[in-house]
Amino acid sequence: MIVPRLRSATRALELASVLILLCFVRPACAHVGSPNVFYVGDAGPYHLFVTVMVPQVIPGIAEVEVRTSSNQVREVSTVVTRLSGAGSRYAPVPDLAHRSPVDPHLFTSSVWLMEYGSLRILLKVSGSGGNAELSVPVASFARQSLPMPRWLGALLLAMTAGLAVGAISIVGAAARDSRLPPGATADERSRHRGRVAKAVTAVLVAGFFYLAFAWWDADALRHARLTRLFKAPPVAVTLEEDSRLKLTATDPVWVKYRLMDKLLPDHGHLMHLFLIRTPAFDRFWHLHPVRTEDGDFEVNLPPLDAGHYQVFADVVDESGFPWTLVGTIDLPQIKGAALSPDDSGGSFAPRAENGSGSATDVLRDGMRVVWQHEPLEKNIPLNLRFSVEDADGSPVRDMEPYMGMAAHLEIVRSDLSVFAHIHPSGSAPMAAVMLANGETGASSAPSLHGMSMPNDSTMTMPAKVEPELSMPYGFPKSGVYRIFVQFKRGNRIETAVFDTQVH
Ligand SMILES: [Cu+2]
Repeated sequence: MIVPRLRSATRALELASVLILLCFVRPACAHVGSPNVFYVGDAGPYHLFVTVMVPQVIPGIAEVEVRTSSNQVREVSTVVTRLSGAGSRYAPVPDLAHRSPVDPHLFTSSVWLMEYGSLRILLKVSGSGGNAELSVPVASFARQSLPMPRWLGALLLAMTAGLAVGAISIVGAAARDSRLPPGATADERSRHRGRVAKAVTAVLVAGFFYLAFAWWDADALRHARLTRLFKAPPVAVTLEEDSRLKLTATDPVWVKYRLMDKLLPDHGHLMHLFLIRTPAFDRFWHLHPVRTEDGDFEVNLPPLDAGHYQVFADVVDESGFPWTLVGTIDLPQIKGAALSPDDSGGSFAPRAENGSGSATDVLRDGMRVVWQHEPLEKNIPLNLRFSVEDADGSPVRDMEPYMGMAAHLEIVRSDLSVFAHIHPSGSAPMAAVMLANGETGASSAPSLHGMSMPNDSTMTMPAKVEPELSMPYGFPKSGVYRIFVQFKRGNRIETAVFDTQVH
């Protein structure tokens, strides 16, 4: 009887500790409201579309979905490691992904994300084209707190008290009766021994619970600190002199650990800054501030209209973790300077309140960007496809890479609760992708779909950018979104704009 009771007691304690931890985890977001990972890339000869639905809390289970267009793939297995460093080199045994009986091109797998930070899903693919690997970076962090219902707390407390009373009385009875011959009743000495044993056990049990609760508290505090760290950190945005914008991280953890000093360049820049005039989203700028000696970032503004601007600043820390710093600023009319070569933006029509926008945006000289899409639904991974045409409807032939990519896409929900910056390879920043694949020396690195890194020997610049753009994404929630599609043509950066409703 005792052993099963103890086992269920241990399970109840485990459950209790997990639930108590969950209570201390507060909501957080990086990449602002769009935590799932969408990735398109090649594992050797196999072309894959990988989706990682991350859990609400850590530890938690991530759902990995691998879709391949190849008939050659026989098996896919998945394993989680750190993104880089020693932890990435000693991967545990991978789990075989489940092949869908309905669709043989679809493989699914559930993996535990046990820790916060920069992780990767290592995919091992085998088939008639041989064995190959692909690493997909995953930013792992808790997003939501699941409050413990009062009744559950009361129930767990009652169970704990029951276990304590049970333990005390079992030890007491054992001390009192264990030395008696069968059938004999306990004399005064035995009863005394039983009472002493009970008292000693009560003290031990109390000590045990004290230490256990202290441990829970300490662990919960650690989690709360971690969660605060992983929230979209605030950035103070100020206008210096007449057109210089200054960004300073104000989060205490960022200040204390000087995280701004420890960033990786992502497609050639330490920071990608997006300024969006609210509420109409009718002015949009994509700029690249540079770091000053004191760890702030500064950029000279282009000629810019007055208004209230939302600020999203994308950076990647040295572990490959993508952060979006968030701030706002009221700007006067800015005379400004000429744009730097990689900077872009301008004026656009105010966004459609209900998201009912045209699927075609006409840019200068009649050039058109056409978005081919079906009705959009939340949490459905899909390729966002755009084609760039000349005024006469023929595909343009002079597209160039823009910062090493065929295109950059910025997706903003009308209430600013979602901001994502994606590319043809997906939602993971290229700096993280390179870190993840560089560590394994996986064959996939040089052939990353639709992207390349200027000034990097392991990446080759795509000689030509096709006028058909495709970017994997899944809208995290329903609502009205504005999408900015940025690409380069004839040495000019173009920005097309689409409004849409996601159901
Ligand atoms: Cu980009």
